[in-house]
Amino acid sequence: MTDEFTFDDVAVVMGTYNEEQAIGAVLADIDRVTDGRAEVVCVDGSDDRTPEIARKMGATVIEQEPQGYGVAVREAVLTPDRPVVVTTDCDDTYPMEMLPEFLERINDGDDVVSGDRLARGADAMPTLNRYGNHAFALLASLLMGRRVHDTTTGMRAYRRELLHDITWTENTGLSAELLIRPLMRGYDVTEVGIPYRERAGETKLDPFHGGAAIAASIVTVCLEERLR
Ligand SMILES: Nc1nc2c(ncn2[C@@H]2O[C@H](COP(=O)(O)OP(=O)(O)OP(=O)(O)O)[C@@H](O)[C@H]2O)c(=O)[nH]1
Ligand SMILES: [Mg+2]
Repeated sequence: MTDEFTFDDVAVVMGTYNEEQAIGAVLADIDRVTDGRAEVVCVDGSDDRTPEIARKMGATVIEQEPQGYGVAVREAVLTPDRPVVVTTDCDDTYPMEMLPEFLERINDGDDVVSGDRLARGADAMPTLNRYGNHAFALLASLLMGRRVHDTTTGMRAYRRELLHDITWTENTGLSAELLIRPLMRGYDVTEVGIPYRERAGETKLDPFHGGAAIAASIVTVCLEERLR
């Protein structure tokens, strides 16, 4: 029998950029759900009290000039030594109570478990973002030849090795890249429906510029993987 991973083997990581309204709730949820056993890593670019709150609550804080979502999250996913790495946003939108299910699926053999917000309607998501996210998933599905439903979700679990075996190039589009490259290389990737809550605090994403960057990333990454 292979040893099963427990929360002692899990790191929950996130980019944090002026999230003082949300970080307390996010870290408290992780602590409660994992019984304080998951390591927490925040790659922080804030000029508010976010890093101070994070440190007080036991997280490892890596300081970094704000350079966009993907620059922070790439550093965050590559930092932990633990074999299972879970990403989330630090805005209290994602259901930390589903961490046990994500871990269970990794233990069942999945390499990537991707939280699909659209499966359950994502009523809390702004309408424009919801349509955009459906469109991104459709675009990626067409280019990959395999149906996916949420390419831009912030909540996923990954086996650590694959994060180091693949070179990550995207910034705003990193979330899509983190799904597409493993999938097109034959890793076991599954989507699991998750509820999605309204954001605490202000968005860090401009929907138009951000949306264009994500679409460009999807096309670039799918073509690169096809030509590999
Ligand atoms: N360190 C760092 N974190 C960032 C940066 N940009 C975004 N983040 C964090 O990355 C996560 C995702 O950003 P969000 O603003 O939630 O983007 P989003 O989820 O696309 O948009 P919402 O629908 O508003 O939640 C949050 O935890 C942000 O604090 C950055 O430049 N540096
Ligand atoms: Mg968010």
